[in-house]
Amino acid sequence: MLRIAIQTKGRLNEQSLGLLREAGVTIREEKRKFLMRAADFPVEILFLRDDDIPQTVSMGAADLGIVGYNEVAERGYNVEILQKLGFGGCRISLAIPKTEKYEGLSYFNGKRIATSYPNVLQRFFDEKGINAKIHTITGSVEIAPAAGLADAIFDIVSSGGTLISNGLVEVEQILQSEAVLIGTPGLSEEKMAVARQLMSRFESVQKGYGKKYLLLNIPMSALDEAVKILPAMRSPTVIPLAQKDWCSMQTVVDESVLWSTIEKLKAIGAEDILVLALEKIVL
Ligand code: PRT
Ligand code: ZN
Repeated sequence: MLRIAIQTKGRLNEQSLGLLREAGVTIREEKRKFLMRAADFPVEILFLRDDDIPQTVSMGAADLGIVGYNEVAERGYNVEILQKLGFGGCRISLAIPKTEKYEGLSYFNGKRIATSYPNVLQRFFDEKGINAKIHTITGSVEIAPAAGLADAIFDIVSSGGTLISNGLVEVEQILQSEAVLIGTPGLSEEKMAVARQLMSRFESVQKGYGKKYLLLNIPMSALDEAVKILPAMRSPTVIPLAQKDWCSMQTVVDESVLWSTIEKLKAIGAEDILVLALEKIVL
């Protein structure tokens, strides 16, 4: 039985469970326990604090884990990064009070920097030859400069709102992070086979992120032009309609170009345009 560790609660919990659910691995939420067997796949789910996931996987107490890459990079345990999961995106950045003048990395020489990621920061400073005093604190790092505990911070940023509301400005982005699937090095072939099956399901779910299914009717005379407008995995599906000289088209469109695509299609005579949610793309 393959054991996969995920965050008990917090930012990655819901999306980790959601990804597993979409991949056909479900648990009975109403009776949440520390360790739960999935109903429909040979996997059990172990709920942990994210800080403990890399070590648990490196020891083999869980075979797989879903955790932010930032935690893997900080803790330095021996785990294999098997797959990027496309959610939980953030960066770890250096930020200073907005009243300060910043002219490059040498600014940090001799400065006190508060962070929960001392190892990532120390490695970066060693590489760049910067000599700073790193203060490790857990939680509320962003208040350290105003409280007089530090001159700068090195912390997770996603929208940047927390920095702004604390009078700080991001000056260097050091590490890009997202949720990753990690594995114990040297998993048995039997466990690896289940892990590969899971990874291929995750990939199908991920391919569907940000995609929509588009259906529309169009006059036959505009078909060639519509094919040029529509992106498609192979080429769009075209089905004749009972109404003479009209056909129906179906394809998958990236959400980022959905509206511009619809507008171009309408301009060449498309009608009855339907946009449907897309769950998975299995290739
Ligand atoms: O209880 P447990 O130890 O399991 O959880 P935790 O409190 O340590 O972590 P949690 O749930 O806050 O975050 C889990 C993971 O989510 C992190 O390790 C990152 O990989 C990822 N992640 C993505 C983030 C953010 N975005 C994020 N914005 N983790 C934290 N933040 C915090 C950040 O620390 C800062 O305080 O949000 C604030 C900044 O957000 P913006 O949007 O204002 O820039
Ligand atoms: Zn944590």
